[in-house]
Amino acid sequence: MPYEVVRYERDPATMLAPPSLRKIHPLGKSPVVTDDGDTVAESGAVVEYLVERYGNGRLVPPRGSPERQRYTYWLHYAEGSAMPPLLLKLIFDRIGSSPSPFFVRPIIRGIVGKVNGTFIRPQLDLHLDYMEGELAKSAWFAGDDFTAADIQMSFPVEAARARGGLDQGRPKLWRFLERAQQRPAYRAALERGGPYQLAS
Ligand SMILES: N[C@@H](CCC(=O)N[C@@H](CS)C(=O)NCC(=O)O)C(=O)O
Repeated sequence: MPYEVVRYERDPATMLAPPSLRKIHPLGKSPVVTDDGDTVAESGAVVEYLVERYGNGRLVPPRGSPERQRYTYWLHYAEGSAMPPLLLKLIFDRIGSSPSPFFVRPIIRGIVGKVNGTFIRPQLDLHLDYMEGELAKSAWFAGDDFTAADIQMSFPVEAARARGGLDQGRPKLWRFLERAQQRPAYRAALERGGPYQLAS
């Protein structure tokens, strides 16, 4: 489908989107799609909208199939379960490295280290091991065919590679990302949208 990309640059200090994005959607977060007068926010909802409206049955397993159930699960899991510990990692790493008066620095580092060690790292490992195990069952998350759930899952897996400790020690997950990003459609989108870098 033809489309236009509108870029909103983050404020480099706060890392938040500019207020102008709130004119498109009250939360002012990306991604947002505007199509035919409708504005759709929340990446999972955007994916479902595009698949339903323009997919013609592609990128989604047939209704009622076991693959469809898995598809729905991964579509929600990506933002609902995989992203929260990755976001916490980003925030706590930033807190740990941001400037602070020297006398409170050891306390801040101590708290960050404790939260990372007792909660964030174990949660990330739990999720990464789980995803690695699931990819041993089929070529893609919902089954042997690539679906829109893999598109949605590619973001947390990419974030896990950037900041969550995903390396080649989890070969199936590592290869999942490589395979997803080698697809001509991904390359075309990247060419269109331009290079990007995930915060780490
Ligand atoms: N759960 C939402 C997350 C949206 C979100 O937080 N987007 C980030 C970019 S990945 C954002 O817009 N951050 C800027 C801000 O919060 O101002 C989704 O899946 O769309």
